[in-house]
Amino acid sequence: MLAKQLTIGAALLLVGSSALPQPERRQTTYSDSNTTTFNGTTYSLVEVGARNTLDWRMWLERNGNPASFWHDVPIYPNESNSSVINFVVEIPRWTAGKIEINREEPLNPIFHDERDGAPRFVQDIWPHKAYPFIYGSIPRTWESPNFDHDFTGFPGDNDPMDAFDVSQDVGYTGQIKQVKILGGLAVNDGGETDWKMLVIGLDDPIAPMVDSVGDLEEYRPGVIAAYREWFHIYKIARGDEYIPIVGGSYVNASFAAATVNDSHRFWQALVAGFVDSNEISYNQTTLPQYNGSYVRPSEAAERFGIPVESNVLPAAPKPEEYQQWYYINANYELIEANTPSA
Ligand SMILES: *[C@@H]1O[C@H](CO)[C@@H](O)[C@H](O)[C@H]1NC(C)=O
Ligand SMILES: *[C@@H]1O[C@H](CO)[C@@H](O)[C@H](O)[C@H]1NC(C)=O
Ligand SMILES: *[C@@H]1O[C@H](CO)[C@@H](O)[C@H](O)[C@H]1NC(C)=O
Ligand SMILES: *[C@@H]1O[C@H](CO)[C@@H](O)[C@H](O)[C@H]1NC(C)=O
Ligand SMILES: *[C@@H]1O[C@H](CO)[C@@H](O)[C@H](O)[C@H]1NC(C)=O
Ligand SMILES: *[C@@H]1O[C@H](CO)[C@@H](O)[C@H](O)[C@H]1NC(C)=O
Ligand SMILES: *[C@@H]1O[C@H](CO)[C@@H](O)[C@H](O)[C@H]1NC(C)=O
Ligand SMILES: CC(=O)N[C@H]1CO[C@H](CO)[C@@H](O)[C@@H]1O
Repeated sequence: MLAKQLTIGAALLLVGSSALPQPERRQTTYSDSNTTTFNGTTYSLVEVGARNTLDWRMWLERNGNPASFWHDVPIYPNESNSSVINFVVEIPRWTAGKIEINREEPLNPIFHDERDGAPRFVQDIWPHKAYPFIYGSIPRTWESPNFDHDFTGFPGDNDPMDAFDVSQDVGYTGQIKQVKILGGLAVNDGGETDWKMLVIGLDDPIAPMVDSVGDLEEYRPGVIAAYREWFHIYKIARGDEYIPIVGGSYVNASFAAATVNDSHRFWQALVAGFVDSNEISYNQTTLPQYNGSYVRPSEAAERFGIPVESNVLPAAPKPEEYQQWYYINANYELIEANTPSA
């Protein structure tokens, strides 16, 4: 239905400046690289605004119509195999912006999270550069805040379940990829259950040999310890405490996969309208049987005022305080002498 062209800022500037001498006209489109097709469904992205600003948004389109990253992408590429899931990339490896699926806006675009009125970033905590893995969410899952969860004893954080991907590639925001579950960390973030599932892309070179946390240790020694450490310490630089993990370390792959499946069932109750939705927008374009949340795909753009063309502006710079290293001592305290602007 829609001609898809994700046009970058530089190309837009050229379009608007016909009076100036025109360099070789080179319109950059992402339509090939950022369009994925699986199981007969084509997913593409519409991006509007400047990265690193609060106004920036990225929407998902399915077969040319708006769809929700959270509620419309299937969780399982194959319903008979609970260890392989679809994964929505929010934060590419080694980038610092806290980019995530928006809970409250219709069809849940990806946006830049806010902290103290400004776009939120994570600090580089030596030796970890920003987010040291590909970070994102598992579609059609929900960390329900409506009850205390069995394993952790805490309510969920009201988001889709998070995953971190150890693949060799860096990923890109809005990417949907198929990954295998290897384990998970039951992070207790301020009294909320906030699972971080350890996954690897099926197309990673070692994926066929790796089914568990232990297998990963064999091929990428040190990685699992470094990533666990990162979840403990990543908020210390901003003044928060050490973050505990329920059980102390990784749960195994089968327990992690069963936990993902549980959270898929919590999500089903959400979109069916059976439970308190906690202000989540759970409009969706896939399941007409849930008539309290279903919107016809062809009507979604108009109904919710979602743009159908990309309009990407040049990215805002990352603030200076995030362009330096932060150091944590053995007592998990920030060494302030290294951080003049902190
Ligand atoms: C794959 O496509 C078929 C036919 O459209 C559909 O019935 C099935 O649910 C799809 N599977 C997934 C995992 O999306
Ligand atoms: C789905 O997974 C099951 C169990 O591994 C397998 O037997 C089946 O062939 C898979 N289906 C597809 C379409 O890959
Ligand atoms: C699920 O898929 C993965 C990746 O293809 C494979 O390694 C695993 O054996 C499959 N599991 C089952 C139960 O078929
Ligand atoms: C998820 O759990 C339900 C209920 O136990 C089960 O019926 C279903 O097969 C599981 N799904 C997968 C993909 O394993
Ligand atoms: C995985 O962990 C669960 C919970 O600790 C345990 O009951 C189960 O036996 C473990 N499975 C394997 C294959 O180690
Ligand atoms: C769907 O979106 C509309 C418009 O934002 C909102 O009023 C409504 O509550 C949403 N419905 C659900 C089920 O999230
Ligand atoms: C939604 O579905 C329920 C159950 O099928 C039905 O009773 C109800 O009338 C429907 N509501 C609307 C607005 O179509
Ligand atoms: C694989 C690929 O080319 N990904 C591109 C997708 O689009 C983003 C911008 O939205 C680019 O940064 C990626 O390189």
